[in-house]
Amino acid sequence: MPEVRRSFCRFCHANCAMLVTIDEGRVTKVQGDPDDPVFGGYTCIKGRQLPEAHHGPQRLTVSRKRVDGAFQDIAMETALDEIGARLSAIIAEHGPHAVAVYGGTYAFQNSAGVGSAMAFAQGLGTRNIYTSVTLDQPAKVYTTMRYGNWMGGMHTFAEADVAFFIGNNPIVSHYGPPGGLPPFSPSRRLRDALDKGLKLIVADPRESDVAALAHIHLPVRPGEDPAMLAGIIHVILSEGLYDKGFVQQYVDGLDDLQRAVADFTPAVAAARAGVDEAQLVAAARMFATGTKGVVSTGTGPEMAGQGTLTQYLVSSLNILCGRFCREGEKSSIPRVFTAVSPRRAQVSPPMALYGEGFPASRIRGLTHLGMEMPCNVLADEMLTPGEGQIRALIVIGGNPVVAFPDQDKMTRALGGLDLLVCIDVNAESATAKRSDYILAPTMCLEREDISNLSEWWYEIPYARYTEAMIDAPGDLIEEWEMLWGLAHRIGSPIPLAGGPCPMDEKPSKQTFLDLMTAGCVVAPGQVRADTVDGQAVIYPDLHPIVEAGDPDAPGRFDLCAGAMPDQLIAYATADQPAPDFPYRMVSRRSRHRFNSTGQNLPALTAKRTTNPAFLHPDDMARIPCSEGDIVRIRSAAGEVVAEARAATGMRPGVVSMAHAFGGPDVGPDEVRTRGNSTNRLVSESVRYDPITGQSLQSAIPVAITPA
Ligand SMILES: Nc1nc2c(c(=O)[nH]1)N[C@H]1C(S)=C(S)[C@@H](COP(=O)(O)OP(=O)(O)OC[C@H]3O[C@@H](n4cnc5c(=O)[nH]c(N)nc54)[C@H](O)[C@@H]3O)O[C@H]1N2
Ligand SMILES: Nc1nc2c(c(=O)[nH]1)N[C@H]1C(S)=C(S)[C@@H](COP(=O)(O)OP(=O)(O)OC[C@H]3O[C@@H](n4cnc5c(=O)[nH]c(N)nc54)[C@H](O)[C@@H]3O)O[C@H]1N2
Ligand code: SF4
Ligand SMILES: [Mo]
Repeated sequence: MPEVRRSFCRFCHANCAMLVTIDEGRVTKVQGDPDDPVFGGYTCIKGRQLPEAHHGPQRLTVSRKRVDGAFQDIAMETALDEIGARLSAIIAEHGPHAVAVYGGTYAFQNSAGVGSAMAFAQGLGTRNIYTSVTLDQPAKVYTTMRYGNWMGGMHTFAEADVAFFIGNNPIVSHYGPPGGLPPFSPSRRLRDALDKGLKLIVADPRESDVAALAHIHLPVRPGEDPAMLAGIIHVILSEGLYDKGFVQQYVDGLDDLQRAVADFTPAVAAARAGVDEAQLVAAARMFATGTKGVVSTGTGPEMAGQGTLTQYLVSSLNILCGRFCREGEKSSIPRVFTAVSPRRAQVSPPMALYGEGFPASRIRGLTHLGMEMPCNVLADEMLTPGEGQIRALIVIGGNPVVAFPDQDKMTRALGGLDLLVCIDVNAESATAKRSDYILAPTMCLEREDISNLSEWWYEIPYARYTEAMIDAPGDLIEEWEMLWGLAHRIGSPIPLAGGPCPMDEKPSKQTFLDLMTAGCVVAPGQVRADTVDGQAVIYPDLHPIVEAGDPDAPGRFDLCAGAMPDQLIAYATADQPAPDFPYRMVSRRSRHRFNSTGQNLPALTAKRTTNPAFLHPDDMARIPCSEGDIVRIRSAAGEVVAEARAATGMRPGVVSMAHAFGGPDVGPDEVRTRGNSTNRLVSESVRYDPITGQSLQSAIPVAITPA
């Protein structure tokens, strides 16, 4: 008899609540759980592929080892013995920095994944720990700490009467940063909020799904968000529309910001940003005259070359308008599995997050950003000989060949390693098929997990614990168990928040999670005990109320930190793009993929196999090309070919493509069946953010010709 049990999806970070049908040890169906108070029955097409992802023929169920250029099956314990011995030898000869760990997207889908990766690297003593965060939105991490952080939290979307999205498209991505649209049935939620009077402003060079619903859509020229934001701040300051009481009490550096935006009059700002002047002024007034709601950004502007400057101006806008939870209000940072400081009506003091005192790379003067090395330097740290050269890389649920800048260089760097290990469900991934060992992981419905990695979206103290729904169909291992198994063999510790992980005998996942999250509000073990029928546990009594600020330690935001006002002035006078490359390539998400995941799931590939280049019809006439033609797209760093598709909502002069398709071996005849990654157009050494190392992965100057 089929049985239906509650769990949650971990295909993506949204963790939608699901009802899972199990028949004879197999998952036969998943559907949204209509009783869940947050998700209310929502799922997307990717999540609905979980049965196929778990049981389809494409799934790796036995680990593989490369022998003389061909793969052979290998038992997990044997593979771990061999890898452990090779790592020990590399460390003995070259020291711990010779071993690197990269936690990709799927290190963030297992509740113990990224925490164990950080702790494993720390235990080994290597500075070379990388995660996809520094390919994604590192400026947010940096900015929050650098200018000061409001300890009560920002306004939530639920209470907002105005929202301003810059370069994110949460209806497709299910990615809504703090204050932005949460990923719970995002389209319906946004429409409901608009029906109730929400004012929506969207800045995006194309008419994205959210832009199509906006009151004001600013089709900003790619990479010129700083001009648009400086113009908006100019209007708000000159019209006195900011929260003067808040600014007086909590903000330093207003004069410097005012000086930096002085030249960005609406006319100058609108011309540089390529938007209508009246629309820019209207957006400034609409945002500032709202009472609650924040500006939030996604990957677009972070990747477009001015990530930290853009994020600084975004923070400034929220700070000027005082869009924070005040004393006596419910805090927007409820949290259950995360240790948090007290929620107070107060600015926490700015904190350094990179630079002096942090482990430094040998490359480009970049350093750790908080806990991790910037992905910008990974390929060069593998390729550059000398003390500290990376000789072994462990990739956890990531795909550097298609996701990192400069595909040729990354491919070369991986090829030169002494040891490349991937833990990946897809042995055909562009990176896994280049590795020495591909370890076969358990998939989400075969694991117990908690919702620690998604809880920053929740507007209430909502927690999930799920049991494994089915047994693992093969010789499989979890990502954290692989790391534990290697550390055990190497003889290195795994330091966790609650103390050292037991290393003689592998602890249960429960024990591991309790140690990893020690100091959090409710321990995973307790949430597990509180869980009934697999449902979410909500702790309304634990929703913190913002306390009064500490009068003895009154922090202030520093709008001058990092000399950002001067950087804005430098940006104002910087050179404009080279005429050789008249188009700008912008990033986007594909609805039927999760980065490179999904390329082998039939219901997703039935929707589309290629990675089209979306273009304005006028540009297609100019190139010239027609719908479905193959075009050649060239940047200063490289070239891709792609299938042209007309999209009327595109800003002219802009081409929009996803990344993470294809691989270095995709020839011209395979473009339609596999697609290409825009990372063939990206270089991490030509244009990158000097703080975070983020490369120009959007707003890339390109030329387009018929192929
Ligand atoms: N279906 C699906 N969902 C995903 C993913 C996926 O691959 N597929 N990937 C996941 C990941 S890893 C992440 S990090 C999140 C990202 O989530 P989002 O940041 O919401 O990603 P996108 O949907 O690509 O939205 C970025 C938008 O920025 C715009 N843009 C590009 N350049 C610029 C610019 O210079 N300025 C401005 N203002 N806008 C610009 C693009 O046109 C695009 O609409 O999505 C996650 N969700
Ligand atoms: N040009 C350009 N480059 C970009 C971006 C962009 O917009 N433009 N976006 C950037 C962003 S935001 C990100 S996050 C990175 C993504 O960078 P990565 O995380 O390195 O790339 P993914 O393609 O997400 O790799 C995920 C891998 O996990 C595997 N996998 C799938 N399911 C499982 C599982 O259950 N367990 C395990 N162990 N593995 C699994 C997949 O087969 C795949 O190989 O790319 C970045 N690169
Ligand atoms: S949005 Fe993400 S978590 Fe929700 S069903 Fe889709 S893939 Fe799963
Ligand atoms: Mo990402």
